[in-house]
Amino acid sequence: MTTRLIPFIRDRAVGQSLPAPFYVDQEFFDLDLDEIFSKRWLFVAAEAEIAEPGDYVTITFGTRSVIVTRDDAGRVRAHHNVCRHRGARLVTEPGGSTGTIVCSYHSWTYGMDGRLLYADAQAPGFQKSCYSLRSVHVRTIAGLIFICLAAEPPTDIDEVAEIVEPYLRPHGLAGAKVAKQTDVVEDGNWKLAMENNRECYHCDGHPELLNVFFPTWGYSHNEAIPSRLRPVFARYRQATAELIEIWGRHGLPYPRIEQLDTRTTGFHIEREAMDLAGESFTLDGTVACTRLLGDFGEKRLGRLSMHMQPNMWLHVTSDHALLFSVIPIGPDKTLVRTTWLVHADAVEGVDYDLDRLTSVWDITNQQDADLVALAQQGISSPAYIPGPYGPSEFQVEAFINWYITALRDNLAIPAAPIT
Ligand code: 3BY
Ligand code: FES
Repeated sequence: MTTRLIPFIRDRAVGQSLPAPFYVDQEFFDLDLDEIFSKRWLFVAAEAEIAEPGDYVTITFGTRSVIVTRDDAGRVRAHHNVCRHRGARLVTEPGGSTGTIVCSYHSWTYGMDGRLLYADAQAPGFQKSCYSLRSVHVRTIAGLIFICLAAEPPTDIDEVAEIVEPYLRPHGLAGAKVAKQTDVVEDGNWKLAMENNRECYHCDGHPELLNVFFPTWGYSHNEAIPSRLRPVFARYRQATAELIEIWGRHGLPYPRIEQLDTRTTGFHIEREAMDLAGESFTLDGTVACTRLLGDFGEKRLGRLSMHMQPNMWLHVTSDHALLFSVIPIGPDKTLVRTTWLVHADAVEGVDYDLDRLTSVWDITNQQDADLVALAQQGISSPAYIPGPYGPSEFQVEAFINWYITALRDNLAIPAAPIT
């Protein structure tokens, strides 16, 4: 890293959007890959994407490509996608199923557990056991797969898992199936994609989502509620009271736990009511899939939502789960991957109509992509100067504070004294 970047990291003003270089500069992009995406836990896939032994997905963060597999013993593994012979990239497909991983260069062949099984024409004494694929730390939490590229990953993932598992586990995501996955490439920096997710101040831009999603964040702490939101708040409070009874009946934990910038593995989890029928992300709020997740037999559960820094959020309703991951591509290009999970026995066309299941979030994702592109365009102008986050953008501040703290900690840069 050049010293040019240091003052930006040291002097970041609390409560304001970041200076432009953080969003537009190639050096900052490379720094984010080195200091955030190579050192923190990242959400990469659902276990449902690699349900059977031999299934794999590849995921790429800049120059680092990782193969996430299910080995023959059924365990989730992650390996660097780099051959131990002369380094060729092994797997070029985004996902699939295979018995072994064969390098296209000289055919070194690896098992799904990463062990080298075959290397032709080597000298006597060649020890295959010395050339297993380099492994990547991997951790599953209730059907969600996280990796960490650091040699020594942050250990607080264990405590986070302990807190969030009781919320997630009852929904049976580990045994669910993928109904659909989309990749939207947004014309903006990855932090803008994350910031956009962390607030609902912009939610008037999501009319379809707002049929069922209460845009109440940040106004609940005795701040003046905008008058246009007062009727929404009344419905929100009523629905919450009803859902607390339902959650209680099913033994589902619901309190908000928010440690977004107080941990290395910052996270947030809570259950919240939804509007109209309150069941699902459909236009009228009724379930899109009649075969429900888990075994509650209860359609109206509202939503379980979780965020984890730096690159994920999710929502779970009674009938499906929506998982989002953010993958930086370039300073002004970001992949947002959305995965819809339904019960493994749910049959498309019988239990659910795929369009009905996915249309609200397909539309919402496109709206978000358009907003992120506008933000990137404005920030790229020399006229841009950082602006203030309002009270309802507290999670944006938490994300940015988490990010700046991670850079300062990793690079031993002290914060500028407040004058
Ligand atoms: O999915 C979310 O959690 C946020 C909140 C509202 C809009 N959105 C993309
Ligand atoms: Fe993979 Fe030679 S580089 S077998």
